[in-house]
Amino acid sequence: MKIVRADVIVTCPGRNFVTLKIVTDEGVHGIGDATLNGRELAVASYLKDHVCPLLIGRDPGCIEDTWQYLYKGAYWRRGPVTMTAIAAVDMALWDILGKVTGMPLYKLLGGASRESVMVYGHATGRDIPEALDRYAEHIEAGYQAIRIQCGVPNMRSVYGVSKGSGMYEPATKGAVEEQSWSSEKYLDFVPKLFEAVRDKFGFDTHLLHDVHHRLTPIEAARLGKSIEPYRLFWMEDPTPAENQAGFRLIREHTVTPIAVGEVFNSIWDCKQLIEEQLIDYIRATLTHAGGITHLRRIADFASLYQVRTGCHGPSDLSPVCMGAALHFDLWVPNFGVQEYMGFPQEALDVFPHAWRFERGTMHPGEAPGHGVDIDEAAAARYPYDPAYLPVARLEDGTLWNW
Ligand code: KDG
Ligand code: MG
Repeated sequence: MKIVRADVIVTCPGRNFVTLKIVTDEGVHGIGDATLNGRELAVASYLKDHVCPLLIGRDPGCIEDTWQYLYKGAYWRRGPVTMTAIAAVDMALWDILGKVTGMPLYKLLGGASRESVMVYGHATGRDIPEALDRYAEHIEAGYQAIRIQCGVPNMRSVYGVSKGSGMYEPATKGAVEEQSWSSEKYLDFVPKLFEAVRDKFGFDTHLLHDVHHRLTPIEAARLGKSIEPYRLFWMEDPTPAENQAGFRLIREHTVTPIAVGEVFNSIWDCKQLIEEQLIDYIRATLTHAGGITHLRRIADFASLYQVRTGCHGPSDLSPVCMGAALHFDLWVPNFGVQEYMGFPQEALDVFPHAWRFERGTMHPGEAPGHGVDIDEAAAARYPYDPAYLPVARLEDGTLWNW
């Protein structure tokens, strides 16, 4: 079998998504997610102009060799654009392999390790009462794991809190939004949020929180220590992770579990974090970390150190990534949890899918491959609409980590 076509489809059903579609001479096709929020067209061009021409004539079954060819063959290794492009090819090839063999992806990977996949949803509020209401709704819907984010008094904007009543979407059209940040106000306030959750709902649900890279290591250590009584499932991205050794400082002071890695694109981004057991959950995703072939490598390495997976799953990764991630999660032995924010209806219409949600758990379904397709006619109704992620500044104007 040979690859005869590779097309890039950019569509905006509620938000921008980039999809790679690979077609074989036997008429089988596979798709992969290539969405990099706010930098979508860079990956689209990398694929269209540099990768797609290389795929024509290749055997779609040579998944590992194609991965190595695109990784080593570019000479310029790693980086989010390169690794997202490679991921899309990889996901599409696994999809084709599933369709050709008539097997769902999780069976190709080695079969199910569990009956279903525990997912966590987002409870967000402008203040504590509103955040608790959203938390209650998630419990009602059957979630066993819930992430909570909340507005901080006297701070203009806070990561993770939606502006209106709609779904949380940080990317904005037009000018880049500038948010403000005060670590002092946040650190004084956020333990009160967790205390309110535990007081009201007890300890039966897994409680998660995203710090979104906002603290320094010693501030993160202070936070982790102060919230130990509330027994979080994880404290996510407490500090930027370029300096992996910086996490030692946090670890020395707290037993609050740490999750890191949604911006990682390679095993090298987390090698020290994993080897030195500085984290508990690795959040790298299929779409940004080189696809199934590479994330499997990261997960296997992490398993040696009892680090579990907690794949990034925001609505800015497409339903294609969600479908493939659920197969991965069903298989991966060291699974922790999967993020699931949901999608706008237009996105679900553009991407018909076999996965299903049931009371806080998900299943990828039994369709061959990853079970997600693209309706190209529907996709064409939603042209690309540029949007940017915000930036954050400290209250004195210093540019900070968003
Ligand atoms: O594009 C950026 C988002 O994916 C990110 O802000 C979401 O931090 C995030 C999360 O944990 O889902
Ligand atoms: Mg996050």
